[in-house]
Amino acid sequence: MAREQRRRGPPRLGQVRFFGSVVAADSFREDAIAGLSLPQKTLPPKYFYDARGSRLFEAICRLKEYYPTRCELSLTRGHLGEIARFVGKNCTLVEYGSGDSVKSRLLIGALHPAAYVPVDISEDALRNASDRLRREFPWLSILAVNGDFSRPLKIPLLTRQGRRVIYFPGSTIGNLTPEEAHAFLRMTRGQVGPEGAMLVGVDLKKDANLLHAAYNDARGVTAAFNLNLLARINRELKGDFDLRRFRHYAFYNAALGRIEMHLVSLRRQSVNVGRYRFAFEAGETIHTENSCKYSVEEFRALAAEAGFRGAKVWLDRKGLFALHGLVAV
Ligand code: SAH
Ligand code: AVI
Repeated sequence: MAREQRRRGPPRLGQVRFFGSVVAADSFREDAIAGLSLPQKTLPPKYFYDARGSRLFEAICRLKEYYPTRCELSLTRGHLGEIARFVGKNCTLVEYGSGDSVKSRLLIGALHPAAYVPVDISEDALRNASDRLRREFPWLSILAVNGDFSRPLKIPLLTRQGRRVIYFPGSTIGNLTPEEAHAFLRMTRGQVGPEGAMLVGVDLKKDANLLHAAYNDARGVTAAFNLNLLARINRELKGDFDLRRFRHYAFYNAALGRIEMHLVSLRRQSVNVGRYRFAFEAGETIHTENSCKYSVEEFRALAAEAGFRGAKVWLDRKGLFALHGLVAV
């Protein structure tokens, strides 16, 4: 990545430059085999987002039961002036897990950043979003990074003058365990430096029925998103999962403050992934995702341990979702 930047020099205005791709098939194979070998079978949620998975996630965001996207969009629209004053003009705006960059469009319009650096593991989502943004904001320099933020990653432009601001919307931070979230925030604290800031979208703790509905939608889109992980293993890793023999299962684990998504084996069976064979008991699950929910205070405490002060927090009108404005301390 750094090599490409040196060779071509600084980005020109209105240009999209693409860096990547870093998500090797080997890491997917290694992580899948390692996760399926654990006593509680597990698959990392970052592998949901192949081209089909990204489209299914965008469909989830349009579901009536899935309130987080609507709430975060409406709170961002409602407080845009204040958010822009908090961030300031002319920053370098880095977004982790940028996906379709729909919320970022609002920020870009209000902040006029010097450059926008979307980072996403899904090449399709990243390319589509960058192309749309280039048409909408022809003056903007876009440096798109196809990468995995859970591993060391070189981000272009972080040495540039001016304020560095990291945007992490969508409560994607909830898909990390609190320990992973701490490590991630430590990394971003190092990246933004002493003058930097972060905007983090965080889903709040709430009534378990509302949470349950959001992850068990009536049309089965979330189930299709979850099962697509097995379809992806079949496609890319020579797996033979029979998708009719697994069912989506999501519940709120109140003790740990998180939604857990699993895939339940409907019978005793064995499944091959390449040259590996995995045995399933009837009812045994693969744990595919956590979606941790944080009160404002809980999240501020997590951020403080990583060197950030919770300077601002904006909520939607129903108080379901929070956008935290963090500053480096
Ligand atoms: N920011 C958007 C999308 C959130 S969905 C929104 O708020 O609606 C989560 C996004 O994070 C997806 O686009 C997914 O591809 C990306 N993602 C998940 N894990 C990732 C990882 N480890 N590294 C980089 N991107 C990741
Ligand atoms: C991307 N992430 C924040 C979503 C969430 O709510 O945890 C992923 C998702 N999983 C099921 N529905 C949505």
